[in-house]
Amino acid sequence: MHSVIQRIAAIHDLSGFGGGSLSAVIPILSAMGIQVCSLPTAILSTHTGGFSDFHFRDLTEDMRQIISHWRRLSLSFAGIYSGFLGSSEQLDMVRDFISEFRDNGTLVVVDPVLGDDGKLYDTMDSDMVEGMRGLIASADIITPNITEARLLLGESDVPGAMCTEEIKRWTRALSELGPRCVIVTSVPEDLGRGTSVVAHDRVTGRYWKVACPYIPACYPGTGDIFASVISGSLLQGDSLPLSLDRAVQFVSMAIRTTFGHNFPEREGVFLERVLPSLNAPVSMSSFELI
Ligand code: PXL
Repeated sequence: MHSVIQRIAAIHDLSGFGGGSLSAVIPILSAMGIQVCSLPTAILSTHTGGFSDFHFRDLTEDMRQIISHWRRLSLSFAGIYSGFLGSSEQLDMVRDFISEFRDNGTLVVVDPVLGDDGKLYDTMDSDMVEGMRGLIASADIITPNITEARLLLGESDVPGAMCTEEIKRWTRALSELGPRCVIVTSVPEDLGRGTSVVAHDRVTGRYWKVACPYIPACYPGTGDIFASVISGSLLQGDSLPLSLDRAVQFVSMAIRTTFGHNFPEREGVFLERVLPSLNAPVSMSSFELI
């Protein structure tokens, strides 16, 4: 029988402390009315940004068993959404999972979690970058930050400020690797005026931009929050530019709610304080065509 609620397979790690990953993906998508089926890639005591000697357990073998049980149950999904992977073997596993479990209408979102702020995350290496280049070919939508976009494209560095033509070229080059839509976050704006999110839809040929309000802080987990809202919003039937707007506004509100308190950035944002706003009507929109 067909489910009355939309179901998404969420392929992410579970980090116990510091927010992000499944600790963000599950509440956000649940609040948006979507049933989350977790396919955990790894278990960590904390995320890897700003903590040392964290506990890390790779769940590659468990994933095989979980997928095989889901196969026996003939599960189907309205969405498949992957993020942080625990080993390079998981790249092929996720690719196979997508080709087996997607049907005509399934939305496939790949967040190519590799690094931030110019650097690879602690558990990532060049094999992961190479493999991720292959995995994004299976996605409808990818959501790299500017560091991940650079790594996937093999560009040597990120210009201090990116002119419109340059970021359009990057999003176009990424979409040529396979995904229909490319959404790049943390794009540096001219004259240090903060960042923006830039998106390209290869099928319509359009480019979109949403400017992000500047706050001098960088909280781990905000990329997972952003991509979760994008996934939920698209599954709810919103357009790409409206989804961008909703995700930027939600992340900005989460950051602003946290920033005034002076807790260490590595502890992440106060997600629980802003979750209810996901159900508020959209009251403002600021996307631009570029
Ligand atoms: O937010 C991306 C992410 C997910 N999972 C783990 C991480 C990070 C970023 O640091 O460390 C474990």
